[in-house]
Amino acid sequence: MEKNITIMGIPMDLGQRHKGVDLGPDAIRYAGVKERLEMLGCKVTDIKNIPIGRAEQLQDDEANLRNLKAVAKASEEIARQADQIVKSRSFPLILGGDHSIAIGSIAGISKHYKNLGAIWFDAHADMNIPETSPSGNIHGMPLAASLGLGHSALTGIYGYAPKIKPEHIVLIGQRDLDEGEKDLIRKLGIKTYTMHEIDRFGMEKVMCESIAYLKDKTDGIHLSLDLDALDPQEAPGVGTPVYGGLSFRESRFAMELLHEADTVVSAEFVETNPILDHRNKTARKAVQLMESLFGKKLL
Ligand code: EXY
Ligand code: MN
Ligand code: MN
Ligand code: MN
Repeated sequence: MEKNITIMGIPMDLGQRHKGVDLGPDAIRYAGVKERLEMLGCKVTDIKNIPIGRAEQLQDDEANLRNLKAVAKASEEIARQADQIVKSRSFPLILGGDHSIAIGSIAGISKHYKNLGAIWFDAHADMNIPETSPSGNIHGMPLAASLGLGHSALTGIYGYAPKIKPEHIVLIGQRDLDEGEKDLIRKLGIKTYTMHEIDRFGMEKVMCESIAYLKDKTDGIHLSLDLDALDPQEAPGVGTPVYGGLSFRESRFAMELLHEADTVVSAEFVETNPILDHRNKTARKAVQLMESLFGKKLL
């Protein structure tokens, strides 16, 4: 079945402090994302980059929420664009930019589903609220905001909340969780496969369990893939690297299994920072993960 994909770039760097992550979408384009997905038989439209306001124009910081107004404003636009892509019956393939873009992407996509699920590949959980965040960086908060937790300027994006339920989320690859996030994960009972479980059970069991866990209770899965889920030796071009991550092969295998399951309805690949990278290696691996997600076979 030919997949109809719409690429949207979000040059967002306001959710964290490193320079360069706003260049992520173009780094992934330079790695040939459109051409390589077209070689798989996909019909690919690239609507280019959504303009993102700059913090200095908005003078906004609130208690432990860096660039709050600028991120909230961008999130509304991201939601509008993602909504349009789903309405056009195309698969939203969203390129970050830091992970705060998920606040808008999930808001724009989730309204089209009764029960959107999410698989969150990440070294982190991105489930902080201002009271628990060690940094005030909003890229550490998007999953909490999508659950309706945190500052109302983020939980209320696109006029509704929550966007997603705890029982429709699976976390995969976590190895750097803050205490507040651990409490919240336990309190909400969110299905989590940290690197410990992945080492213990192997990626096949983790993915088969995750897919089975979500299959009957959701009517579509949003894949939120943070390149820092991979080991920093595999993907050095990220702003918050954490040792002991996924191998490239484990990650690619996970994408191959998601393709087989055929339940992923939207995807974002975030945190690629070419300034911190080596010869665009992280963007090139991101593209290969996308190829596996959309059906590239090794034989
Ligand atoms: N948990 C830390 C914080 O909230 O500041 C680090 C978050 C990193 C977030 C990156 C996107 O995954
Ligand atoms: Mn993240
Ligand atoms: Mn439905
Ligand atoms: Mn992360």
